Amino acid sequence: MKKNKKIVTKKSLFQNKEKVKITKNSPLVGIVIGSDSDLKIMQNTAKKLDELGINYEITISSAHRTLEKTLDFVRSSEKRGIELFIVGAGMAAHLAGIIAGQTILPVIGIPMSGGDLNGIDALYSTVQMPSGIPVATLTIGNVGATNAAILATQILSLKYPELKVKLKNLKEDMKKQVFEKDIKLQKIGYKKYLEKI
Ligand code: C2R
Repeated sequence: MKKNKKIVTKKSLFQNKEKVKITKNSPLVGIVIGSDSDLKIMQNTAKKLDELGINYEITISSAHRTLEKTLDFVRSSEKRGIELFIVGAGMAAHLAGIIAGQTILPVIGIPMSGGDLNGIDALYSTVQMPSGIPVATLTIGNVGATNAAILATQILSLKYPELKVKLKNLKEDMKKQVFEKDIKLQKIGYKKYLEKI
């Protein structure tokens, strides 16, 4: 089948790596998790930020269990150069909201799926913020954790335009994957395709 020349190859995702450098070496993103039990999901945020070349710090801190630590962390973060928070918490997840109440930096919240209600509890407690204290709440679990890194990069790209190249490459790469999957599906049919998944 004829190849679409406009589609970028997988290699191209990082082809501009040398050109795309954020000059700032201190962490730009503060990832806060309510417990170490959130780490398995929240590693997706860290991995995607690594891929996009954004410095971050990860801290375990709980509004419920270690309120003072959380407040100290948030209040000192701007001095450390943090420009955005990504917060992962499960169950009665008040962490993102408490952080949002203490900072003017953007806060992205990810509901963790670990509890008996599979994250619905955390979704409601993170998304239902009162007027004036927004938390940009994403999908429950792994997808939310990955999307948080992408959304954070999109927000930061307004200040660091060099990040736009990476975001564009990420989108091109996704587009290419869909084309490739469809070519394969047309070639081998759905039954064989399913066997290979
Ligand atoms: P443990 O596994 O430590 O018992 O925690 C955590 O984010 C975790 O998903 C269970 C769940 O409790 C959450 N947690 C919060 C907060 N602190 C911990 N939602 C908070 O302050 O909102």
